[in-house]
Amino acid sequence: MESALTARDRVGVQDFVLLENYNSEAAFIENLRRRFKENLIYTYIGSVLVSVNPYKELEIYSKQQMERYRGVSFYEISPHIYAVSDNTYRAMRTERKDQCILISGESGAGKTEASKKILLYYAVTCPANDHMAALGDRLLQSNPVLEAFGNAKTLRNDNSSRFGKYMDVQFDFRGTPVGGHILNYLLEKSRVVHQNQGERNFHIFYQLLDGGDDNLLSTLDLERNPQNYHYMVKGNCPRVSSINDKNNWKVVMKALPVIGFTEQEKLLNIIAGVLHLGNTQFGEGEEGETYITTETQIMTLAKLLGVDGSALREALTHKKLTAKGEEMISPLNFEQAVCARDALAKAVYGRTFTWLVEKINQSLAVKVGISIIILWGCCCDLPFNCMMGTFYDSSVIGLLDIYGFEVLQHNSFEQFCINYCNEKLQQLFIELTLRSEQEEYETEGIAWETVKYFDNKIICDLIEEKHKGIISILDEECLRPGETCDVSFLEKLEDTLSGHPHFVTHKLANGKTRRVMSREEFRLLHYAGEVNYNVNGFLDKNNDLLNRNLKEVMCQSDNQILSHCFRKEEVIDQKRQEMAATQFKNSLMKLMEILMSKEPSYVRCIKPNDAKQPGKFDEVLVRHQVKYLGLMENLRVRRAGFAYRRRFEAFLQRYKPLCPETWPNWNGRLVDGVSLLVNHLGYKPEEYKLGRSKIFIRFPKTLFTTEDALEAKKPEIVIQSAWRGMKG
Ligand code: AD9
Ligand code: MG
Repeated sequence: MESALTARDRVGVQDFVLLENYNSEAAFIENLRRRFKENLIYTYIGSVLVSVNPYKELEIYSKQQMERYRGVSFYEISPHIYAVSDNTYRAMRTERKDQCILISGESGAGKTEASKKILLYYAVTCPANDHMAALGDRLLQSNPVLEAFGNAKTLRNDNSSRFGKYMDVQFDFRGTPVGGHILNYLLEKSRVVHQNQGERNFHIFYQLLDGGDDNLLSTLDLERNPQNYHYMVKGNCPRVSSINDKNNWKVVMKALPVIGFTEQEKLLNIIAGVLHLGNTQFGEGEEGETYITTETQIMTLAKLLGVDGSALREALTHKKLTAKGEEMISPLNFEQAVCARDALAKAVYGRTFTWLVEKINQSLAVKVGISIIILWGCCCDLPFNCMMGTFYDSSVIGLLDIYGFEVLQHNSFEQFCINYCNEKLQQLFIELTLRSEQEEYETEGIAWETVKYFDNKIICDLIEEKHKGIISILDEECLRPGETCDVSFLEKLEDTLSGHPHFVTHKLANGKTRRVMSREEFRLLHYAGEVNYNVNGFLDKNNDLLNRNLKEVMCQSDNQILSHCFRKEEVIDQKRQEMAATQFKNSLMKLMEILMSKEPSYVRCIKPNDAKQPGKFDEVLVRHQVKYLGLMENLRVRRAGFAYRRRFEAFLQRYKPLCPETWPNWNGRLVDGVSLLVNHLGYKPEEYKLGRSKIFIRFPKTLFTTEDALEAKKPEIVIQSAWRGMKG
């Protein structure tokens, strides 16, 4: 039989705190690599789960596997996303505190897959009756729909989420899931009209063309070949070997009714409408006026969008202005007409996506009526308000799956927002891990040693501070009357921010220019690395304006989805809405508040290679992620005081066979039992501390020795070993 030590050598340690050389990044990465080679993709840092994308299907997600993790402590069994799911669920039930699981990592690292596995775990293992089983189904079925409309093939990930998602799953007092709610963040709308080389538009367009039957396509006046649609050809990548659009279309069509959709036809009209909009072409007349050259097609488009054809034609080529209380119509030039068309496509798609999320939320909403009836049976002798109290005595587990840090060759407004979001999450991570660690030492009455870490607040401030931050400057530039443009925005940034340690442009302090940077770029030194942002398009994207007459046309639509998305009030009330970046900033602030009010668990996802290949472990790439995810700091914080901690009862339960006084049963105080046990094991005073409810062990070696002693007692004692768990 293989000894415990060899197993440890081969598969590494399942918790990084047990690494002998915990300060060494090389040792950290070597441990990840060893485990990855053995298909052990999960490893802990204390209670944080590190996950490496295997890029292949592993047989570790079956129902039997779920059963193995139910009610079992972290350390009793090999690391798994199910262990995090289960522990979070139990913490919610026993501590009656809302929880959240924050999943982070770069694009393609496995965040969305992890969040789906967590949801599946709850849907399968939580107690449910028929109604609640249907809810579990809806929770699961919302995924393919959201992915069809919100995900796309990018260079980094064939199924990249192009929106951020925070999902609350609500549980009643019995631990049954009773409802859910999704918050969505900043869909990358620009993808609707433009895709980089090798990338695609949102999946739904390809699914419709590939999967829709002939009748449907002819009703929508669509052809099967994506190459015929301007909005689908920019990336020159209509087919992707890893994606089966036809099958996915079937999955989505099946999922829509499960989540309560009755408006399929209207939804598909909109999707087809966007494609027809993209094929709307303009010509320039002799006097410079713009006209539509695709006349028959504009009528199809109008029919699909449920609007008046001539009004749409007029609104795509003219602009309505109000000057001194009078309305004026002014013709658009060619470029302006193209912009107006694309702005309409983005608005239609973006708002439909938000509507879709609202619809999903309606279908996931807690059904008060039904739940009360169920509760009535078990508490009918209680007064009504007390019963309602019982009903509302529910808890929540939130799942955050938000776009990862992105550095592309060409970074624009979208990457700026995505990376800002990652800065905020990093700040939360630092604050919560340090704070909770510190709190634990305090509550247990153990002295605490501080660990140095890089506080990225300075970068968050650089972006979000009022008046002086990049977002404020961008807003001001969008609102400033007169000739403003992306370059004037860059100049304003230079004036205000030059000298900031995390902000760089081509201008050097001595007035010379930095050759390696273009004059249209600014560079931010993010906590995760440097990113150059090209300012082209920043103002337009932040303004996110749609001409008023286009709004007027759309709010007259007899497609109910569109008339819901484009409200008449919006046209009447001409108050300026918040700009895109500020809206995003405010929604992030709210998200931070939500997350701060919950007990967090972390899943840190790592991408092993850029080729999306199984078995390939690119050390340079992994090292970079280990660095920017702050994993070494995380480990040091965890190790600063004590490498390991365990509640008295768990420690006693596991190791009591090693001490005659505690075996087979200890009936005294837990702390006394633990004390006897460690004395018997010969722990030296500097090796451990007893807190109020937990034992803290300073060195991993101490625990290894104890584990080995336990292993040696087998098969005398049948007890599941951590090492066996590790191999499983
Ligand atoms: V992005 O920021 O949305 O672009 P994610 O969400 O981090 O990104 P995703 O979960 O979509 O990445 O994973 C990318 C691909 O890796 C998936 O489509 C799977 O093919 C593959 N993957 C990820 N996790 C697993 C896993 N646990 N098992 C098998 C996986 N394959
Ligand atoms: Mg994703």
